Formats: sequence, structure tokens, C-alpha cells
Amino acid sequence: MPTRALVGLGSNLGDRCELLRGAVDRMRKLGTLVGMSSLYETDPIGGPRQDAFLNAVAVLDTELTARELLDELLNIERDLGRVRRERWGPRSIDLDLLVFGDESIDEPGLTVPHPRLAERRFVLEPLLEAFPRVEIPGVPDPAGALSAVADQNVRRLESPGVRSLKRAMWVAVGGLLVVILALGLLNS
Ligand code: A4P
Ligand code: MG
Repeated sequence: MPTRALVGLGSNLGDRCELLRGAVDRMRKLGTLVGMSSLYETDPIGGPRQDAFLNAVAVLDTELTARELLDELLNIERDLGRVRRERWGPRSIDLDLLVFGDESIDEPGLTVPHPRLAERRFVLEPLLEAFPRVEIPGVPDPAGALSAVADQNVRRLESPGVRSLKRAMWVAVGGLLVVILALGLLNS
């Protein structure tokens, strides 16, 4: 029986989009990817002055244990060239195990649910988009927690697919208006 895991992805160094894509591709080998939020551009929380992050949340059904999954996520970070300098400093890729089924774990090197997730809009907003009915041990009201951090700045980015669909729609609407206008002129 697989466990549903929520994984937070973040990047504010290098080609952020490509790094997140690389991480998601590698995560497909760890189970079944059953959901993915949009990408969010987010103001950095904590740490030194640094560039904006791209954040997202993935929903993964996995047969791994929480410890095995975290080890694999740390391997992916290494694979993608993550270098650890200062805490909360800029990073090419950060993969956090946010939630692991209904498990509460507090061991050396592994705390689940992620201890700071309820204070962070860059986590809660994509998480609730990817898995609206999520139940988080210790966070009885995730939507309420999200309202409490509404002052943190995050911006949902449209996927290229949605963007080109909208562009095509506007072109079609524009074309229709031109035809209606031309018919009106012909009839007058
Ligand atoms: N670790 C323990 N539990 C976990 C878990 N559930 N998931 C250990 C992931 N790692 C876990 O992590 C340090 C160690 O935490 C790991 O070796 C693992 O054994 P790290 O990634 O090296 O250090 P870090 O990320 O700098 O520290 P920390 O405290 O995990 O930072 P956070 O809380 O992840 O915050 N602002 C925006 N807008 N977007 C961001 O993505 N990220 C951070 C980092 C700060 N501000 C941000 C963002
Ligand atoms: Mg981390």
C-alpha cells in the first residue's frame, strides 16, 4: 500500500525552471506522481538578501519509507549540483519532505510534517492547489493557516500551455470581431 507524500520544491539560483523540471523528472522514479501544483514566484523568507524563489509542490504515491524517500530527495539535490553554504541561503534546488501520509516523525535528520510549513505561504499555497483535501498532522486547518500568512508575497505563474491557449482564444475573439465589423460595414 503506497503512502501519499507531499514534496516541496524550491530554487533561486541558476536556471530555476530547468532545475525544478529536472527534480520532478527524477522524482518520477520514486513512485507515482499523482499531482503537481503550478509554479510560484515567491519573495524569500528568512536568510540573507537573495533573489526570488520558484516554488512548487508535488504529490507522490510511494512504496518507500519516509527515511528512504528523504535520502532519495537528498540524492536528487546532489545530482542537480546543490551546494550547502548557509542556512536559508540561496540554493539551486531544495527538496523538502512536507507531509508523509498521516505520519509524525521526529528523528535526527528527519522531521515530518516539515516543522515550518504552516508559517509559509510559498509552501501552503501550492500544497493546497496540488492536494486541496490534504490532512496534515498538527495542522488542523491548513486553509486557515494560509489566510494567516497572506501578507507574504507569492505569484502564481501560468503554465506555458494555459498561456498559449489564452493567446489562441484572444486571436479567435479578435478575428470574430473583425468579421462582425466587416459584415456591419457591408450592410450599411
Ligand atoms: N531534514 C529534516 N527533516 C526534513 C524534511 N522533512 N525535509 C534535514 C527535508 N529535509 C529535512 O536541510 C537541512 C537538513 O534538514 C537536511 O539534511 C535533512 O536531513 P537543508 O535543505 O540543507 O537546509 P535548509 O533548507 O537551508 O534548511 P531548512 O531549515 O530545511 O530550510 P527550509 O525550512 O527548507 O527553508 N523562501 C522562499 N520564498 N522559498 C523557499 O523555498 N526556502 C528556505 C529554506 C528559506 N526561505 C525560502 C525558501
Ligand atoms: Mg531543505
